[in-house]
Amino acid sequence: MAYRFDILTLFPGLFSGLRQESLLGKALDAGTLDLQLHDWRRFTTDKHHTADDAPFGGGAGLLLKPDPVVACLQDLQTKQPFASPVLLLSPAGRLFRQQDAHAWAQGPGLTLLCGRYEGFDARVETSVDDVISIGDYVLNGGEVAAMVILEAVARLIPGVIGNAASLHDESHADGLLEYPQYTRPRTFAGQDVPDILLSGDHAKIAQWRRQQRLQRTRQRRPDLLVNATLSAQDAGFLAALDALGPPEPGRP
Ligand code: 6GU
Repeated sequence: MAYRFDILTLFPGLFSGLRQESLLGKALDAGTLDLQLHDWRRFTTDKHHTADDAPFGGGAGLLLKPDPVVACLQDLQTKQPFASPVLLLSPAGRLFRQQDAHAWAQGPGLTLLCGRYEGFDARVETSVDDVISIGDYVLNGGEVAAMVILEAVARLIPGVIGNAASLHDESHADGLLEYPQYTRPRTFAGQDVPDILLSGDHAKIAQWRRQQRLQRTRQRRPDLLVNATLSAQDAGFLAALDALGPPEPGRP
């Protein structure tokens, strides 16, 4: 059975490029993934097909009316072969993380509600399982956020990425950023590939890569170190860095 994404959106055309993109497009063609778009404007009942309205209590902008989107969701749920988690996409949601992508990839699919304007009437929230944000910035709508979640989950579905091994030691899978990687040429823009990578000493290379991950995470994402699983050796390496002073700002 294909892993199924159901996306509720007033702008289904925004997703047409995804169908052509190489890995996702191939997985859709192969039947590994299924992507169904649902424009809930079909479920508006007035002659102008109104999807939005002014907020009670006043304020700028328009809100998405609850009745057509919930009617669309309920219609979809009677037709889905399996119940899938329903996520409302909003900058006011909890933060999306790699661990969520792994959890959702275990299920039969995902149902994503894309907001526009100033958001949904709050009563839509009783019809969803979670309210999700992709980061601390504001987008005009949930469609790009839905694409982010779709891509992060889809690449974890067996058969979507050709090389399952490349999923193993990547950034965020275990709470540390990825180590730097190099290919030819050996000198580029005055920068040499580190000698250790040419040494053939695989134990030394593994140790160097671990240290690079720790150093990079400390420099760029110190918040991640709080929850990372660290060995006594890792802790010792970080303590030695701390003894040299705080990370230099302004350097990547
Ligand atoms: Cl899920 N939606 C919107 N509109 N803005 C966002 C977001 C979602 N996540 C971060 N910013």
